[in-house]
Amino acid sequence: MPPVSNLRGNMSSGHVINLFKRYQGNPILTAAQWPYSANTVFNAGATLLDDGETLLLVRVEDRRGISHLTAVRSHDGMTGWRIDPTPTLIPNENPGSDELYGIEDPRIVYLPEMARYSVLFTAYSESGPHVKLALTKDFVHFERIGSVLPPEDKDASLFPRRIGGMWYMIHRPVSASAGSADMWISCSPDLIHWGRHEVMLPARRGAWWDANKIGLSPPPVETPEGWLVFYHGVRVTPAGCIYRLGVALFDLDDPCRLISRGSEWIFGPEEEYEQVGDVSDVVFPCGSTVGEDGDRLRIYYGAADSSVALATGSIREILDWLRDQV
Ligand code: BMA
Repeated sequence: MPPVSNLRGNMSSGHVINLFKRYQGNPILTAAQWPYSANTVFNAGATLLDDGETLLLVRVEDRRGISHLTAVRSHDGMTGWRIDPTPTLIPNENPGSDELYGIEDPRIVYLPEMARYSVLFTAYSESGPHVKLALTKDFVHFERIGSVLPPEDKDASLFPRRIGGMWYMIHRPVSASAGSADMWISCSPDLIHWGRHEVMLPARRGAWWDANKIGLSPPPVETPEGWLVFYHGVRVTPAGCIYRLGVALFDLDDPCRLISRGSEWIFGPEEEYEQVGDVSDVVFPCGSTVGEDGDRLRIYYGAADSSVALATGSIREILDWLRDQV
């Protein structure tokens, strides 16, 4: 008998899809490495800088429960992480602030037209979580554009360029009456005024792994066959929630048009650092990078809301798999 903790989700027989390989040095970042007091570090946005370095903007939850974001950098994206000695982007905790309870889960996208990185993050206000936008050139100075979507909404990212003259944003509003939380897409002429809202990808229903609640994971990845959109699906069980990763492909010229959606999840909590933590059974990627070959995809994910981990896949293999899913 294998140990109980290895029973679920670890049936790596030939029939189970295996599109991502965990980095052997996982987890790559924990609170124990932090240069100042922190409860946990997880859910990091990711990007490649001009000089080829990997930058992660890590969600750091302090020992009050309030989160801020801290930049870490590495030459190879795997080792030698240099952590900013103090918090990089902190919430405004003044009375009445719309960030009163912290800022969380950033998604980073470089916008060549603006010559800036966009950072969409969840700001936790007294009215609930909402989506805020900041722009930066260097991850030292940030221009806060402000709240772009009211509560309750989170898990948002821009696309890296205009499509048909408009900016597009994926996000995940929640409505108490719907009983489900789907992914929506909206567009804007100026990154500030957003409209033409529509459902991009609905949560499935019933017993599905992605029933009732889904949300964007890393920002959309542009491929010759379409936008690869990774998303987390939440399965509610009597023992608690399980957060897993799925993928879908959308039309390059019309990102509202679904081309293909995987039926099975492609990555889920299997290792102890994913199954046990402040929130157990969670893999929650917020960032990815693509190698110079245009194929090697690294996803950086929060594990059990307690650490940052890394897994690597191949865009070509994911597209091949999706082609058979229609
Ligand atoms: C989601 C988000 C994430 C978190 C996850 C699991 O709703 O709030 O920040 O990692 O739950 O707790």
